[in-house]
Parts: sequence; structure tokens; C-alpha cells
Amino acid sequence: MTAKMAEPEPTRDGRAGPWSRALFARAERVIPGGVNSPVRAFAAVGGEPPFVVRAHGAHIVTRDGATLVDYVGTWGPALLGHAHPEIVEAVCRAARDGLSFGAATAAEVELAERLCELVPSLRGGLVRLVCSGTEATMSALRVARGFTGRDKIVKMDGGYHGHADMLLANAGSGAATLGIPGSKGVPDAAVRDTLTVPFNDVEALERCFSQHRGVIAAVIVEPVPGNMGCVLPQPNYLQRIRELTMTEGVLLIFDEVMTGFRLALGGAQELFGITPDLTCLGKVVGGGLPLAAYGGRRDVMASVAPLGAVYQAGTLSGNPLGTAAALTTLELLRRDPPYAQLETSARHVCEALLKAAQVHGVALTCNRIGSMLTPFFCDGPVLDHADAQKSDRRRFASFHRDLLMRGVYVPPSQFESWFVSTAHDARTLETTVAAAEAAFANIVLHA
Ligand code: KE4
Repeated sequence: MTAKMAEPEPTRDGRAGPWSRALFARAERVIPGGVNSPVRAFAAVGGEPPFVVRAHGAHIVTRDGATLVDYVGTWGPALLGHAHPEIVEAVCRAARDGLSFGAATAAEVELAERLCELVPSLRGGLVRLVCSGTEATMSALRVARGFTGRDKIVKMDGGYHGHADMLLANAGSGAATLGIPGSKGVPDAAVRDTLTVPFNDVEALERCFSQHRGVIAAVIVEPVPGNMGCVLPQPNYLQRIRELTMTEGVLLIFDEVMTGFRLALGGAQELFGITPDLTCLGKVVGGGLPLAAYGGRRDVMASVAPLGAVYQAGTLSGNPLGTAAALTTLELLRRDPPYAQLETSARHVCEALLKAAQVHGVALTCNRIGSMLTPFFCDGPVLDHADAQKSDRRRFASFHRDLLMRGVYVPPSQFESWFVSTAHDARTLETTVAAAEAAFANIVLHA
């Protein structure tokens, strides 16, 4: 099918062209929905995903020849831009010595030591390397249940912590986008012990604790949810969760897969000054390679096999390529912390979106913290999943398609965060603002 097609001309229009459409048709014949993760199918924004051939810095290039300013950032890892030369070089160097050993290596020790230095809840504690955020959260919850001897867990409505059975209850991210907050194939028994409460609602958590006193193992929370769109904790909310869990003997797990190393070197827990009992990390820490981690209090993590009786394992855990990418990423962040620059760039984007929306009379709320932001197509405030659900998804879809046509690639879902990287410079921000202004003008006409 593609054999006779002419190579595409360079363009800024990121909408799927003949090459992406042909690839998607082939993909749908051999991959469920044509993608290896549901949100990539662009179901909520027209259903025609552009296929990507490479990415550098703040840009991705599609198979149809479009160069786009990227705010998906491979869903968070690309904090330092795509294909950072020092990370690529470190991975290539490691690869020349072998791709995977399934044995202990010095790099894993060094990375674990670095994590225990940088992340407050890991200081003096233990950390285990895994390959994905799902593995990290699933394992942390198993450890919490093993350590406390309790079965119930609490998560937030709209919180997303990967696709482990027990966490697919009122889940956010792709599950919310596709309107399947639960999931077929998850037996009732698997979520029977999963309790959900609205984010930013202390009273609801207090009621949950009083109704389930003594049987809750852990609360798992994204300290800044990114999977209902970006939602900020209200003043004192995280502190109240810490106090309540302490009083109730419930472990507090911060899922910092998205916020870790993005909001500060020590993550959201450093930024807000709250130390959880366990922390899950992923995305940024792996520099784009499959590397994640969970860890925290030494007495709790001592439950993990082979030290303790809570089993967790993985063929590629701590693999040499992931650890090389992670060590280089952390060294780059330590050498030149980018957080002030990220704050300035992301604030510029948020303010420009709000201004353009206002000029065209479009109801918009833009939640932002550091380099994470989400424009919600509704009047604010957006403080939890229920608020986020009020967004006008038709307008979002129109906005998304317009931006894509004008060379700006943002998450294809209202319930995701945009990510600004250190590679987003003045020119890319200018392109973004111009595209947004035109997109808002268009919304009023068409959506
Ligand atoms: P992974 O298993 O996808 O590596 O991580 C799961 C996960 C855990 N915790 C948080 C806070 C997360 O945001 C994620 C994954 N995030 C989604 C995007 N919001 C990944 C993108 C996708 O599912 O394709």
C-alpha cells in the first residue's frame, strides 16, 4: 500500500496524512485498536493518530513530514527534551557492554544511592527498581498490604496509577478518556477492597477512615493529579492526608510517577514538604527508557523479598540501559536544576492560553504547577475529577485538531497534563501561542 506513495513534503500540519493513515490501517490489523496504549489512538479527538518517526528537543516529526512542537513529552519522561545527547550517549555506551544481564550491577547500586539522596521519603530507606509505573504502584500496594496485614486501599476518583486490577476503579487518564473508569476483566473481588474518595475532600477521607477503621493498608495518591487533567491540591490538603494516615496507622503512598523530578529534584513531596511512607517513581527518572522505582521507609521495604516475605520480581528490573539513562538524567538535573526555567516557560503558555480564550469569549480554566498544565474547557475552579468532567470535550477536540494543524502536538485527551521541557525555547513558545490564538478563534465559529 505504501510502496508507491511519494515521500511527504515537510509541513507543519500534524494531522494524520496518507502515510499515517496507511500505517494505522496496517496497525489495526495486528494490534488492538492499532496502538500499544489506548490514549495514543486519538479516540477523543477524531481517531486518526499521526505516526511519529523521530523526536529531538521540543519537537517530534511525523511520518507525513510534519515537525511539531511537542507537549506530550512521551507522557512525561522528556523533561530535558527528546533524545538529549548526553542521555543517548550514555545509553549507547551501556549497550555496547551488553543489553541485559539479569544480575546485580554497580549501576543499580549507584542509582539506588542517588534516589535515596534526592527523594525525601527514600532517605535512610530502601528502593527497588522496576520497569514501569504500573509495576511500581502495584508493588508498593502489595508491600503496604503485606506490612500492615490489612487489605483495603484508598485511591482518588480520577486518580490513575497504571493498570493493575485493584487500581482500575474510578481510574483517570485513558480509562476516563474512553469512559471506562473500571475495566472488563477485572473481577469484582479485585476491586472489592479498593475505596475511592474525591481528591481535595478531607471530610470524605475522614468518613472513609471512620467507616473502615483498622482495615485500610494504604492511601495512594498523586500529590498533584495529572490524570484527571492537572489538578492542584488545596492548601493543607496533603498535610491533612498525612496527619489522618499517621493517626490511623495507614501507610501513605505518593504516586510520583508523573511529578517525581518534574516538580522539583525531590518531587512534589519536597515542594510541599510532606513525607509519605512510600513513593512510586517513573517517567522522568528513566529518561525515556523503561525504568521506574518504588521505595521508602526501611521497616516497610524490609518486607520485600528476598529480605522479607512480599514477593516482587522482574526480568529487566534495573537493566543497564535504563539505569544508564536514569543516572545521566539525575546528573543533568543535579548539575543544572531546570525548575526556574520550566516555571517561566509553562507560566507563559498558561497565561497566553487564558488571554486568547478570553479574547474570543471561550470559557477556559488553566491549572498549572511548574511544567505540568491542563487547559479545561469550562469555568473554574477545577478541583477534582467531577469538576474536570464538566469540561466541554467537543471544544477540546476542536482545539486539539486546530493546534495539530498548526504544528502543535498536545495530549489527545482533556484528562491529561501537558508537559513543558527545558527544550521549549522562545520560538517554540511563540509558535504555540500563535496556534492557540487561531484555534480559539476557530472554536467560536465551529464548536
Ligand atoms: P506506566 O505503567 O504507564 O509506566 O505508569 C502508570 C502511571 C502511574 N502513575 C501515574 C501518576 C501515571 O501518570 C502513570 C501513567 N500515565 C499515563 C498518562 N497519563 C501513561 C500514558 C499511557 O497510559 O499511555
